[in-house]
Amino acid sequence: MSNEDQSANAINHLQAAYLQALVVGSGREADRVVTAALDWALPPQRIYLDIFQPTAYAVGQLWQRNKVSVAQEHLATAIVERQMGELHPLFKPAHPRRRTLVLGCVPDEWHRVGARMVADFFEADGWTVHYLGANVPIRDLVGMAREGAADLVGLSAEMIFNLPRVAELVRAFDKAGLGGIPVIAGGMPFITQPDLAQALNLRGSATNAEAAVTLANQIVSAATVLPTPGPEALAAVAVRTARAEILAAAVARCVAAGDTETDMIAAGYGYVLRMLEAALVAGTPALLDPQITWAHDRQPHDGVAPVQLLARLHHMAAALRALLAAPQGEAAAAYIDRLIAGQQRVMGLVAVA
Ligand code: B12
Repeated sequence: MSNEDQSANAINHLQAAYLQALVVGSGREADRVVTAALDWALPPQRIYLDIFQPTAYAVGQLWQRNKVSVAQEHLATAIVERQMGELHPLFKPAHPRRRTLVLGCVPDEWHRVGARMVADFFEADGWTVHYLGANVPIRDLVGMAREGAADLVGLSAEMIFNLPRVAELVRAFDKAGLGGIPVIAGGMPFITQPDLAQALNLRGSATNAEAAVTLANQIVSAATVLPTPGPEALAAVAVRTARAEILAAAVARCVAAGDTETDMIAAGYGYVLRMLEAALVAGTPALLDPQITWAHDRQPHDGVAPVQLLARLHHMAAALRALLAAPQGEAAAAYIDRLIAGQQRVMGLVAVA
């Protein structure tokens, strides 16, 4: 067996053991896996990217399919974060770079593990890092970038519905006269849609912590022309401005059709409208595609049958067309039509044009 095969085998074995430890919630067992990885001379960077990150994704998949509870996921994440703290001293800088990164999650973004990994990789590369964690208010991120004389700002957005906050932050930096500081971002939407960075006026995005450091070192001194926003931006503003009215009108349509669970419907619509705004801001309808399988897996466990979901999407498209001016309403409703077609597909129905 080649060295590469041996190494791949060992990593597979460690990943499986780590997932098992997290699912049963055993911090001690998880420690044994990390110790084995270190004994095997796996660098801490590889432990992060080849063990922690894929295992966190696997835990997410298990939760999505209702195979682990919210409590099990919280416990698993707490173990990962504790172990990252313990491995942090191993991320020693090889050489100082005299460069400063201000890094945090956008408002209402609670997934902070990825950003924290990015922080540790930058420290190992010699950067001074101000890692601000989850849910950082826009004003404070801008303030820290100014006070910390940031050479680069990093934003983390895991939930698609938080992408408008990324665009808002870029605008806030411009407004504060800090438009010269390059802003990069990462998180799940940037993994599935690499073109997002351009649509959101960012200087770049990266799919993991290692790629983030490479990208940052490439762009800190390079001059880049910012692209102009796409045509769907107006529809995004219209959806944001009229969010409450759209939500109420769509709920009213559901009730008129005999649906009774108004609180549940309103909560679902709140989520859909934020996702819609995000996809419109980015001008990328494909951003919504993963929501179709996600909702198909998850919603039955939240008491929403596929046929109800389909009907609710139809009511939302109708409310958008009725409430918003023609070009914006049509643009926004077309994105919902895409969700409707996807929902029909996963239900095994023939998509109606
Ligand atoms: C743990 C977890 C949580 C925890 C987070 C706690 C914490 N301390 O971070 C809590 C409980 C808060 C949570 C909440 C929710 N979650 Co959650 N969560 C997860 C889970 C299982 C793991 C996240 C994680 O740690 N990933 C590991 C890190 C290392 O990976 P990463 O974030 O991708 O980071 C890497 C790259 O993206 C990149 N990167 C990241 N940031 C940056 C920044 C820059 C600048 C750069 C360049 C690169 C970069 O580099 C990182 C390191 O290599 C994911 C599963 C998943 N697929 O990620 C679900 C997941 C993201 N959550 C999900 C959902 C639905 C939610 C909730 C809506 C649930 C609910 N109903 O309340 C809320 C939303 C909260 C919010 N508003 O933010 C879904 C999203 C589905 C979708 N279609 O969008 C997922 C995918 C689970 C699933 N499979 O269904 N969650």
